[in-house]
Amino acid sequence: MTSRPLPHSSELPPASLEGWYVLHQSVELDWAGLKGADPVEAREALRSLAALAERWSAASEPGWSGVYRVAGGGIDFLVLHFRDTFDRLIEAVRELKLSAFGDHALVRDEYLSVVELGLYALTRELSGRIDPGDREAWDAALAEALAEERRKGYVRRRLEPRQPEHMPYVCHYPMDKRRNPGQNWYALSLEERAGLIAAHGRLGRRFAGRVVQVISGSMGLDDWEWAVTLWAEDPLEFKAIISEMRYDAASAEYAEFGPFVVGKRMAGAEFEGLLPSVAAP
Ligand code: 76R
Repeated sequence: MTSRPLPHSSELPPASLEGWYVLHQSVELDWAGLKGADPVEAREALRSLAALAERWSAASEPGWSGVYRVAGGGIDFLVLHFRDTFDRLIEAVRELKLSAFGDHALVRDEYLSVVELGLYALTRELSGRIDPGDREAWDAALAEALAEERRKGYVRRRLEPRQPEHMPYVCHYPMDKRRNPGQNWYALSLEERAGLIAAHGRLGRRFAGRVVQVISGSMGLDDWEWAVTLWAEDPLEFKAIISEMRYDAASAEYAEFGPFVVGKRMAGAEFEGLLPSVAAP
């Protein structure tokens, strides 16, 4: 079988590195069921969620999960899972379902993606030195460049993201890049896309220390092309960064957004407080 040559370098997709798998679960609490349940059983359900949240946040896991209390959107929690393998992600979901809380958790939406670092600058630089049409030379050079990237500490930290302790708020939404006639991200040259992403990155870095972002790719995994996860110390930072980015060409011209979910990370003791009637005497 002969392999098809790669397209001309102007149509190259950016090389990328993938990290942890991500699952966002939007969960509604079965309030009626919990209020009507025997208080011991209801307390057990909330305690089991607290215990899971506690264990999942332990650094020893190959990944972690966070439980966030959500305002709006008709849901109560966002449960955010990061795991190093697909199997471990499924296992985390099973643990939640099997727990006493699982009987009172109504999962309203789920979104699957994998942490992605889009390497526009690297791809552009490499395509200036090596002809992407020369498949063998290109694949070898790319594999070497990607391996070198992956060895960098700061790259690994981005592929395996942790939520900063002092940033309890989360904002999550899926997004696409447009493919309209005359406004098609995927028909732009690599040069054009790299230029737009560089400007996007410069704008993003103005929020360094205020917003931490995780971009996870979901082409072939879920309905949109990316999931965005942001953490901040104050939810108004989400409004600030997203408003500014709307005016930047990469978003203004090319971004389509899905539904937003905003929440705050919950700590162990808070779970039982959700239902005062069941709180231990
Ligand atoms: O040159 C560079 O360093 C750019 C690095 C970079 C890439 C490749 C980067 C930086 N982003 C990249 C890719 Mn981003 N980002 C978003 C959103 O778009 C919106 O309006 C809102 C959603 C935010 C808030 C955000 C923040 N980014 C992407 C992609 C994939 C595009 C592709 O591959 O074609 C999407 C969909 C996307 C969306 N981005 C940054 C930020 C911030 C804060 C940064 C700088 C952070 C840093 O470099 O540490």
